[in-house]
Amino acid sequence: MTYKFAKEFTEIKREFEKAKKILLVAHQRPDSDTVGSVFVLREFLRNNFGKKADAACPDSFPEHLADIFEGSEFLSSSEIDVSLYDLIVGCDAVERGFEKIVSRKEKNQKIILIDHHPHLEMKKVRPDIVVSDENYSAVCEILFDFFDFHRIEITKKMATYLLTGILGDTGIFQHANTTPRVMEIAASLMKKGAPLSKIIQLSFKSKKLETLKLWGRALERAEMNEKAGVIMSYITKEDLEELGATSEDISSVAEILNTVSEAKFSLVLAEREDNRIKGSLRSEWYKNVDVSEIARNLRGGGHRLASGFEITGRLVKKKEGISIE
Ligand SMILES: [Mn+2]
Repeated sequence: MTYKFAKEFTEIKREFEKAKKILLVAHQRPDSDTVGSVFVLREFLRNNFGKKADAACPDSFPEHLADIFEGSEFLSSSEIDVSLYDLIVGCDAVERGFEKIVSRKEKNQKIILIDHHPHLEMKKVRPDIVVSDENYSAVCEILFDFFDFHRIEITKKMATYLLTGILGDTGIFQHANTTPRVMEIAASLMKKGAPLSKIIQLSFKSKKLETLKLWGRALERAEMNEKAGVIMSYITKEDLEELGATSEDISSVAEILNTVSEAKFSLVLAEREDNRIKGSLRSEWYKNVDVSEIARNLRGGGHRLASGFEITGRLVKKKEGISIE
């Protein structure tokens, strides 16, 4: 097998060997892929290289992944002194919060970014090594290649973390990014002991009652705009407060709406703290829409079939529907 990133993989391993203290950074509102990639690297660096490696994130560890990642926690942004680390690795959607944690690079610091989102751009920090390719389904898939390239033994725990990331970003092998290679990797991770059905059950299928109630509200409100081909809904801050739900509970609504066959794509607007509104866009490959274009026009980003953006404002209910003010 040939590896597109053979050069980078070699350089990254060299940096891992040289570094004394390594900081691994996950993105805001962490998902399975960013969590899987950060913790598989932490596991590998601690066990194989005996390194001091810490995981950090602007947000706290996602509750629904707690059983898979047994007791793993993130250092919060306020607890860490970034200058103490000589190597910093950003994993997945690095534009989402990486520069909040790493606002500038120290003299003797190296920065590595591993990502699979298109149009990767850092404004403040200049990375030393970048591995970024949107043809990969997940950063966990890239890391599988990294371990494979270096013939590094993948333990059962590492296999479990990697498979969790891949399952997350492929929507349990349902999205268009599920390639034959993804299935081969998944099979290989299962052979190493990753418990496929247990991961699916624990991290994707078990839902809280509040989550279902929140979905109920959003689905009830869904409206189809035939002209634009979009199916839309929204969630307010009051919904979250009344139902005791969190913004983590919102993420699947756009996907469910997108199953309506007449819709070319779905859009869900959800109010967040600080007068912000988050928009989630979803489509399917056969619908021939690139939702990342819409997201980019609103200074957001993401993939062709799954993107998001954030705008300032509040959702206001009016007779003719919802509007942003
Ligand atoms: Mn990802």
